[in-house]
Amino acid sequence: MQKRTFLKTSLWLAAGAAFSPLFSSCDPAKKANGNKAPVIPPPKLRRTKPFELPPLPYASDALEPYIDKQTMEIHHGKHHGGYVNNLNEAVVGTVYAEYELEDILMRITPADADKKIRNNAGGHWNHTFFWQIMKPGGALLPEGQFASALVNTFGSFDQFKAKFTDAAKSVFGSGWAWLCVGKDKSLFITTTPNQDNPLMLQIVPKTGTPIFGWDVLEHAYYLKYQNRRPDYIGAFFNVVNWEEVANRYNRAMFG
Ligand code: MN3
Repeated sequence: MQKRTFLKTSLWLAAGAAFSPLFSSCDPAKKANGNKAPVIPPPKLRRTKPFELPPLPYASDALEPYIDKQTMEIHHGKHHGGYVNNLNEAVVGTVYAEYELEDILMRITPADADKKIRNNAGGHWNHTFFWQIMKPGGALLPEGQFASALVNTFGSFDQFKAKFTDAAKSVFGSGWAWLCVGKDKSLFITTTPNQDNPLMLQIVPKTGTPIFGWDVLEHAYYLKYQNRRPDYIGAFFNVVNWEEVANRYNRAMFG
């Protein structure tokens, strides 16, 4: 081990050992919110590698005709790739430098100084999630316990779809619509502006674990649908990976 690396590691371990919970000494949440700081779970192991753009889990033309190849290539390569590069730059020298992505989201604050990390960490998480909850030729209807939970919460799958579509249409400017599992294990629909995300405990009014979501930023659909956001939203339902959404539901519910 090089001396510098050793020193850094030792300092990190010392900081962890000296304070409880681990890392609380440099936790920006407390500074931002004083006593109102939400309970933030301890971080995972520290991150040693830069963030990387994950490959698309299918070919860029696989979601045609609903989402076209060019949109997917630009959206994944340029937009998502840009969030990853900007995030790697932005965390250098900050308290977030060695946190994993979700640990950053939980700790990020509304302070101006955090803005670049907030936008790009959110952008990286949101898009990684987004590629995974789509699939060419996916089932058109959810099944199993997740399907029952949708019916219990919203009345029927169609009513869920209508409510979710309304929420997505209502996003002013750019943002995301989400279906989440709350702390009380209930399902709820929410929206966030820009690249904010329901895992941002210090930012969003209602936090939860996202299991389904839509990118309603124009770059997600503009090439094909131009200003017709409702058409894009309608088409999107043809490429949802409901199995993945149900897996995420089960993990959020039953751990
Ligand atoms: Mn996008």
